[in-house]
Amino acid sequence: MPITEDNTGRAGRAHRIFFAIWPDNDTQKQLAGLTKQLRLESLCSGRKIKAENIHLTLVFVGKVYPDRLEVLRDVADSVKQSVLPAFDLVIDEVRYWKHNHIVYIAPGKVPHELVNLEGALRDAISTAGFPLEQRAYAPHITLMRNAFCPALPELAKPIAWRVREWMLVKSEQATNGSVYTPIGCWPLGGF
Ligand code: 2AM
Repeated sequence: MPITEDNTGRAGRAHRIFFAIWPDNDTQKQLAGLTKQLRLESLCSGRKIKAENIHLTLVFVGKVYPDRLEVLRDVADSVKQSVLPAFDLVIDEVRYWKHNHIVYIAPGKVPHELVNLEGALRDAISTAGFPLEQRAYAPHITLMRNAFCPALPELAKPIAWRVREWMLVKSEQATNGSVYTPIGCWPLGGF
């Protein structure tokens, strides 16, 4: 039976937790530049994501109490790095979800390595008793929130990102937006 992380009687405060990949400095600059361009060219209005907060979520775990974080780290350790190589993620499609007012960029072609990483993680987390949403995985990088976007640009050049590691991240709400803190990091193999 899945463990419900919302149970009372647990020590400490539950945090919003997710696994993600975070862009290297160069990729981060390109993504932040693209967000700026969307605003400057008046293509979209909305709240842009701070450069340091730009990421791609692998698995959203949700509320986790401190005593279960160690379990989550063990789960991550158990995911076989040898079969999860570093890979190139080519992100080239700027899109807009009207239903939640998010502007995002996504890979037109999702690399099988990303699918395998997400699948391996999801299976291991689920087996450890963490309840996960059953929604189909839609890899995307949120660039703007509360957005209105009458037109979207075609990218002159895709953004190529060499993905070398994945992370466990804690999300907190501050007055000026989300604060993401990495609390674990695992390398991908083969580079
Ligand atoms: P978003 O950018 O599309 O909102 C931290 O909140 C990260 O987890 C974000 O990348 C966010 O995606 C994602 N996220 C938040 N809530 C989620 C949920 N219920 N299911 C899946 N991903 C979620």
